Formats: sequence, C-alpha cells, structure tokens
Amino acid sequence: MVYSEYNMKISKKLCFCLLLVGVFAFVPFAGASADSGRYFVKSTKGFWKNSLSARNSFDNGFTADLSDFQVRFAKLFGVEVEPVAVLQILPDENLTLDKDSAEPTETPTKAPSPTPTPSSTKIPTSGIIKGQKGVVRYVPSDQTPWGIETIYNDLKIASTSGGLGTKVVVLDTGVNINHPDLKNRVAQCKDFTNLRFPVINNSCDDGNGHGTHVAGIVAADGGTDKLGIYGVAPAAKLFAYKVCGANGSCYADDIAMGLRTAADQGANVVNMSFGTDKDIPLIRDAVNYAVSKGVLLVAAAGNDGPFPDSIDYPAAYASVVAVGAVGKSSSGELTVAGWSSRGINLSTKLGVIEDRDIEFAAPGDSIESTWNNGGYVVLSGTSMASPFVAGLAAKYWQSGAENKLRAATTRSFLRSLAVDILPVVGEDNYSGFGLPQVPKQ
Ligand SMILES: [Ca+2]
Ligand SMILES: [Ca+2]
Ligand SMILES: [Ca+2]
Repeated sequence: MVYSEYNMKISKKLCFCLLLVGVFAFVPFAGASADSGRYFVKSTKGFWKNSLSARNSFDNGFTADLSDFQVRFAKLFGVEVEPVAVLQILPDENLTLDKDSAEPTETPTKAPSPTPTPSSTKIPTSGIIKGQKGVVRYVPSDQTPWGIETIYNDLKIASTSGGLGTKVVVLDTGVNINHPDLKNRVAQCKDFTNLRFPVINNSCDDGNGHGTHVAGIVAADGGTDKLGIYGVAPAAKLFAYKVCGANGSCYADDIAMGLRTAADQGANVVNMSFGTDKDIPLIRDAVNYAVSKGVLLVAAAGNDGPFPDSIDYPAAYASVVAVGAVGKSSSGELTVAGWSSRGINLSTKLGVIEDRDIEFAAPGDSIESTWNNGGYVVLSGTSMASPFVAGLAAKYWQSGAENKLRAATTRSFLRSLAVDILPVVGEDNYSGFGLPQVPKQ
C-alpha cells in the first residue's frame, strides 16, 4: 500500500517532468514573438527561472518575456504570473504654456496618462556650420537658453560651471554619446532594454532623442569647440543608462535594474523623466534600495495637470524629489504650466515632503537642448524640468557631509535655494517650495 502510493507519486512526478520537458521543447523562448509580453513570475525556484528564461531576478521573483502559452502553462502549475508595468517618458511636443489653466477650475477628475508622441519627427532648431574637413557641426539657437538663465538667475550668462566629480545617472531612452556637447561627459553607458541580454555595457544608443535632451539639460558642456549648448552642471560625470525603448516605453523591471545598478555603481544623483499613475512594487523597492545607498533621486512630476493630485510615480514617493514645470510668459513672468501635474502639499503637513507632494518647479516649457542627431531641439514637459534640478543637485552635491547624509543634505540645500512661485504665497500644490536658483554672487 505504502509502496504503491510512493510509486504513484514517483510516476506522477515523472509525468510532470516529462510533460514539462515535452512542452518546453516546442515552445520558443525568445521574447520577441507577436503574442509575448513581459511578466513578473512570483517564484524564486531555479527550475522556473531556467524554464522561462529569467531576465531580471529580484528577492520575490523574476521577470521574463513569455508567450501566452508559457503564461497559461505556468499558471496551470500554480505559479503566480502578472504583467510587468510599463512607464512612459514625459515630454509632449503639443504642450503649450497656458496661463489661464494654471489653477484648476474644473471638477477634479484624473486625466488619462499622456501618450507620448514620437519626438523624432522634430527637426533641429539649430543652425549648421561646416567645420574642418567638411564635418557638420550643429549649433544651438542659444548656448544658454532661458532655462539656464533662470536657474542661474543671470540673464547675461555665457557659460555654466560645476558638478566636478559628481556622478549623475540619466535613466532614459539612452544618450547620443557622440554628441559634441556630451561626449566628454559620458562616464558610463549601459543598455537595460535589450530583449536577449538584461544589460549590455558600452551600449546606450538613443533611438528616441528624449534621453539625449534630458542629458544635455543636466550636463552639456558646450563641446571642446565651445560652440555648443550648456547644461546646469557641465563638469558632472554622466551615466547614460538606457531603460526606455525608442518608442518611449519603459518596462518597470528594466527601470528597477537601472536604479539598483546606479546605486551599486556609486551614483550620486539619478534623474527619472518618466512616470505612471501607479505605485509599482518593483520600482518602489528599487527606489528604497537606491535611497538606502545614499543616492538622491529626482523625477518629473508628470504632465497631467492642472488636476489636483495628478502627480505621477516615481515622483510621488516622498523619498524622490518631484519637479513640476514652469514656463516664462511674454512679460517675463514665471508661471507653472497648466499641464504640469499637481501634488497634495496643501492637504499634507506643510514644510515636510510626503507622498504625492510636489517639491520644486523648474523650467520645462520650450526648452532647447541636445538631440540624438547631434543637433538641438525644443521640447516641453516636466521631463525637461526634472534634469534642471538633477543638474543643480550635481552642482551643489554636498561632498563634505558624511557619506550617507550627502543626498539628504544636498536636498535640504536645494530647498534653501528655492524662490517662491506665485500666485500662491509659500508652499503650494504645483511648485512645492518653488524654483531653486543659483545664489547671486
Ligand atoms: Ca516626492
Ligand atoms: Ca507635506
Ligand atoms: Ca508658491
């Protein structure tokens, strides 16, 4: 009796294994097939990791690109499988500064997430000059555009400075590391989006342009010929981590791996110009990990304004600096863009940044910066505002503080530099503590 039960178990196990082997032998593992998707598999068992070709492993499971058939199969054996969330980069070339919509007048409803339009249709706003040997060199329409003038509080600024030794990670669509204004800044270049390999070193090709634009705002150095554009911290070291594809979509697990790698590589500041309405555990855990390693995280608030509480994650986490966008009106007044996502500062404790509060506002309307074709374009979005603050954090990185306190000290210092944005006097839902500016010399 006992023997036969044992036998039954053996044969059941054998059947199970044979079935698995049989099934997997005929199932393609590549993630590129039409009916496949990225999934989080709640198992840490080697068997499932191997069978389903694990991509990124985490404490509580792993991700993999699975066919519908593989998903059904795993579920059949009681393994929990759920789709990995996808985030979007946050520019929108159709955004315009609308002063009248700066304060919400309509019934508070949540706007749908913006669908990013392919920015690659943009043509350079810059001129072209032919250098030596006929080499084409694009030049910007302004080497120190209005956003730089505003952050530096200097309308006559000719070039920028600062950020020496600070490591800034741009988690984005990649960076054109051959752009003349960026090539001397790039210290690391990694691709977390390749379907075959979880990470590829020395590869961060930007098929979109967004990442190159963001990187330029942080750290463009004018190029060795000094004919290019200037970012906020032109001496900073740039880590170009590609976590979003050319279409502007970013898998949460790739973002999480990029963040964790940034922390492990000793990054000081990370810029995240992407977002989603949801609090995603993969990203939340990675944010907590990076913060525990002393990294200062800065993120775009989102482009879903003017609706109250329209702030996106990861900016919405208390531990991440959320940045809204200001534009400059024709009369020279700084106004928060109607589309800039709003926080809930006025209904949480004032003076303390909590979940869903906006922290700062920075230039985000009509921002000229570097492009992936070696030239320059003008874009609008909180995507553009966030790197102004990340750049400022690099410029004022508090390297003198005790290691684990540097990020917090830098964050407080930025707050001390913030000037109020009106019409609401003091902290508000759309600009937080205001616009951090370089102090007058
Ligand atoms: Ca926050
Ligand atoms: Ca608060
Ligand atoms: Ca204010």
